[in-house]
Amino acid sequence: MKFATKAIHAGIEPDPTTGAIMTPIYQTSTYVQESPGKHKGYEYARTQNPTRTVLQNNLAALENGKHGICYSSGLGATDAILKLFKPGDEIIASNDLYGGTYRIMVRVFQEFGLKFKFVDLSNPANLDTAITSATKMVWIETPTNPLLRLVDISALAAITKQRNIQLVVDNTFASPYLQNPLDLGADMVMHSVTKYLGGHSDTVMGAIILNDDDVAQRLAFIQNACGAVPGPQDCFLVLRGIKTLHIRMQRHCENALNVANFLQQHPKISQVYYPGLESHMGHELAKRQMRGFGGMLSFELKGDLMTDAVRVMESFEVFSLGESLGGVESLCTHPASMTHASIPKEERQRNGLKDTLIRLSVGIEDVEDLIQDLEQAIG
Ligand code: P1T
Repeated sequence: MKFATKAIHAGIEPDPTTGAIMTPIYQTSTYVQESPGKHKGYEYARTQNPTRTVLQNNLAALENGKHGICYSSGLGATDAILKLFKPGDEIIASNDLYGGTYRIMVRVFQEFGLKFKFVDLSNPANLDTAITSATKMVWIETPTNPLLRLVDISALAAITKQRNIQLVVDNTFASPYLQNPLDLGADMVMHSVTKYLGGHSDTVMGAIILNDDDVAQRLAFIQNACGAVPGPQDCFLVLRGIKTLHIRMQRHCENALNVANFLQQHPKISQVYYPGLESHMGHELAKRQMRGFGGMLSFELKGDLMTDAVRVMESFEVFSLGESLGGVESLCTHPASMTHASIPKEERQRNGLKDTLIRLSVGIEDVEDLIQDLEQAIG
């Protein structure tokens, strides 16, 4: 099956009781058993829920993976992956990544004895130098949040496979429509389902997709034992959102390229970070690794003044200022004070994230209105 057909049909059967074409919301906490242990495969809704099962199978199909496991948020999924490791194990992560991912690594799991190194993995040679005998996992985003750097999944997989290290790709920015990391050699894909997969800014959820049966079993155990599960209503909303993922992503990509081109030629803009621009450092890699360049971009104003950046963010009429991304509506974010505030300022600046950076999640509105909004806000 090709992508759009999978988005609409994979793992989804008409309801056996009524024939309902839409997966029912099984709003139940428990399931009646005939006698102790004799049941239809469902016992308690933290462990299993039919709406969730359908979504998990659909997500696995979209990422060309064998197992899909959902959690109550993207960070819930990250938490589950980090629980696979033991004190003393070392994790190498890209130095440009979602602030909440940095925070759970440094403020939670480092306290339990896991070790973290943050490295610029847009150059694969840096991984070779960073790896030690304690390294058990490499964690990347590509494109990264918020600087849209590209990381070469196949090149890193070639290194990690030789040394029995797990390669995890947070595929939130690309979505499975634009990139399938498992096909490129990654061991696990993680998603903040909250974003493009849900697509309508109405749900918080996370997911992991992988092929390895043993690791999948451990992650399902953590899902049940630790309990960060999504509710059936949210699973329904995401299943519904996914049915239009391909159409939405096409428009996100088209609009973002238009916005990036507009910003790049604007006399008041100094830098535009968008993998679809030929001037972007990762453009060639993006062409090889992705099937489109996505809906996220960031930019900086000439003069680099905080007051100018704030004025632009306050002046938007169509873009809304807020955290998150990947919804149908356009959003503008100030990473330094919002999504990446939990990364210490010195560390942010060392990695190239300026206080004046503005991030856009380009929605699927009419692009003329988006450009007009940018025009009036930038002035
Ligand atoms: O918000 P949650 O569903 O828990 O997902 C966390 C997460 C993980 N990975 C990436 C790449 C993300 O962007 C996020 C969440 N990010 C935002 C809220 C944001 O505005 O960047």
